Amino acid sequence: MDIVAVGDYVNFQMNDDGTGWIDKVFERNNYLSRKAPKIKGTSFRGERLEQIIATNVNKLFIVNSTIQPQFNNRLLDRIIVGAESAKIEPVIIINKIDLIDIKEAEYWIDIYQKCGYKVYLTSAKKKIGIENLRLEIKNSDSVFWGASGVGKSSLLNTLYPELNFKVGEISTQTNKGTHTTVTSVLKEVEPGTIIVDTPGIREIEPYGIKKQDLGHYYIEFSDYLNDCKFNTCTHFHEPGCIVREAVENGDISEERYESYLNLLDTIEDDMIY
Ligand SMILES: Nc1nc2c(ncn2[C@@H]2O[C@H](COP(=O)(O)OP(=O)(O)OP(=O)(O)O)[C@@H](O)[C@H]2O)c(=O)[nH]1
Ligand SMILES: [Mg+2]
Ligand SMILES: [Zn+2]
Repeated sequence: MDIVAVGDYVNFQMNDDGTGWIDKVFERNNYLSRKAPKIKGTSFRGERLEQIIATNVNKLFIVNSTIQPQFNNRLLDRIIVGAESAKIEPVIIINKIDLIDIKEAEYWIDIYQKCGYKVYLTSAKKKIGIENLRLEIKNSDSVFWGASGVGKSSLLNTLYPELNFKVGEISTQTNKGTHTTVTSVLKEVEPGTIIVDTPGIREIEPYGIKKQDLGHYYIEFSDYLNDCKFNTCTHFHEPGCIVREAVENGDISEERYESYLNLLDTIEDDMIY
């Protein structure tokens, strides 16, 4: 785990020449993390390490795009799991609504609102939905996260022009972002309002979640979980699974259940933490 991360409160000492050192890192209230991506130097004895995205935040704004890049509900659900397991409120943003007819997004908006999540529709480019979003951000410590190119930095620039974050192009070949933001940046944009912009991600695998616990982070499952026949039910193939029954009855969205199964499949059976 990282020793110091964006959002940490620290004591530090400065030298006259502008160098300095941190001599104390205060305990974190919470932190958002994922498994470090599969690149060299991010695993230890074969185990992938935990990468911290931000600490001491109370809202996670999950930024999605309509098209360019294409809306990706699997990625969104994985980020929601990251937020729920860290006890950070997830707030969903669907940006670039200037590029589609809003009816095309209603299917997804409905699914997430039924789960109880706030969904903000925005266009950083046409300045749509910006004032409502500003109110949601006000007086909180927020982190913006999502795929590359969805418009995290653009939205923050539209909200707070003085930030002047670098904004990148969308690849014409892949319709994906080009990883413009390369390090996380924390700013106090108004007294009492803190935002963190982060580099876009390609993938996310939540860190430290056991198969039998995953259902707790799909909040709409919570009404059914305790009624499953087995208390270790993973809601996949077990008999007497009430979550699956709720999916069959249409009380839980098929899309969410499919994404749950997809994520369940990536968790190793013998995971011990
Ligand atoms: N049409 C349209 N384009 C947008 C909107 N918001 C952002 N863009 C464009 O999308 C591209 C990517 O925007 P960024 O703000 O760099 O995206 P990001 O999420 O910060 O990307 P990374 O830093 O790579 O993670 C830029 O070309 C923006 O101009 C929007 O609301 N509508
Ligand atoms: Mg960016
Ligand atoms: Zn079950």
